Amino acid sequence: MSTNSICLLGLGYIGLPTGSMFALAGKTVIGVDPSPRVQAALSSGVASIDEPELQTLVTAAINSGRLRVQTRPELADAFIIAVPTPLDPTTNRADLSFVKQAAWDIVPVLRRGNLVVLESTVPPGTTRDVLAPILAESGLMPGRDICLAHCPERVLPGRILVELEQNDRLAGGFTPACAERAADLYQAFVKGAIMRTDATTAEMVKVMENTFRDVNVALANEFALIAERIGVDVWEAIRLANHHPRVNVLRPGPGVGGHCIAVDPWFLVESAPEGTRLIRAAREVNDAMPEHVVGRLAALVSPPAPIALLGVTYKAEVDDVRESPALRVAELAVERGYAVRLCDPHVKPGTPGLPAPLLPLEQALRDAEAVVLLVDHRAFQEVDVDLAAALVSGKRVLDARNALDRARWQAHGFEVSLLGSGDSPRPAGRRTERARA
Ligand code: SAJ
Repeated sequence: MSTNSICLLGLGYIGLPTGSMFALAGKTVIGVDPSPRVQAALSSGVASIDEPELQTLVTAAINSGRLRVQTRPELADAFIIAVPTPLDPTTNRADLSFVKQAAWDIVPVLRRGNLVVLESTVPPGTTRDVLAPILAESGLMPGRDICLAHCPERVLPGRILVELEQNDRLAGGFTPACAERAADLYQAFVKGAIMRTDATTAEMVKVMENTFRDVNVALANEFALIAERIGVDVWEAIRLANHHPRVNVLRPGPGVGGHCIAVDPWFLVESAPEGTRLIRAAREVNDAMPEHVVGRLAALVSPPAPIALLGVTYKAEVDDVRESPALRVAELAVERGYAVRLCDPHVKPGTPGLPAPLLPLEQALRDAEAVVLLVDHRAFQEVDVDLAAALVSGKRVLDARNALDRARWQAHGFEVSLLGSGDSPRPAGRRTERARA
């Protein structure tokens, strides 16, 4: 059965680019999002998200006449659900309320022969055990009267457009025929391979991928903590270890953020609470990094010193502050009594949830007693160090990403500390031994 029209629920980081791709591939796309902010932006042709090339893509899609935006779903050949699946902070379980609401919203407009695809990341079993029963309330049985599939997105924020097209993709069907139908739909723009499997396997694969990355970042962070204790520069150690043909240690940092990697491992913990010791430990290691960064800061300056925190987003070159470890560092520093100034050229002024004022670089640096680099945005790596030296009074820098040109900052009189480098104070016992020697 051919699929010409798509009703896409959720025009966020994934829904908006995906809908635009389908529109440019010739499909009629009805984008559905209840957010007045998203509605207002898109009705004036503005992409509501800061992502390379997305504005060009959205403009082309809207100009093609095949992408329109509204608040309620309507009849279509296929429905794609790309809504958030946040973590319930009290239980660390997936909050599926948006997925369930989207499914209920589809029920009245569902027709025999339709395809329903879930793109949102969910705990394994959700398509079969949560989505299918709701859709069946329409009187149409998934796998018999309608097709149902899980096709998780796997794109990297910052490279969404390239990866949407180039990455291999999963089509996890409620039945093999559903997988086939979903694969056929995505062939409209996907150039990578489309791998057919069942829905629960596809759900498991998606959370495995992000858990793999989380555990590996945790390992890098643990190496950084060890290196600080024993007086080694972890960056040098990692560079050397990565010469081994089967070793690829990731980069330590102030923690793991974003709406995926900091969240999805919990979906596996939820599925098998007794069998996920490593996954849980990795989450704990990564979640403890902001506190560690604040500890390193405290070794440089004490509250209520004014400090400039460079970077608020969860990683470089994105505008997303969800689960951002940089934001957590800022919160902790405010709690400890520092006079915190935030700076991030990618974050829009007025972004809710910031614990301190967001300032232009010069204002953030002026008279600061210390500077902490939390996000390796290019803008910070290329910062004018002459200007920084003229503005900053404390001349202390903590680089939590190993992104600054240490020699340049030192040449301007800065004392530069590096996360993961043994230049931090050593444990008392070791210092005593050295003193004796
Ligand atoms: N990070 C480190 N060190 C590293 C790599 C990452 O500290 O060496 C940190 C980042 O700073 C950031 C966090 O981890 O805070 C996550 O960043 P990321 O770039 O690793 O991943 P995301 O969350 O932007 O996108 C991930 C991707 N998943 C994998 O690479 C397995 C992407 O392909 C997924 O589509 C996306 O999650 C998603 O939506 O699930």
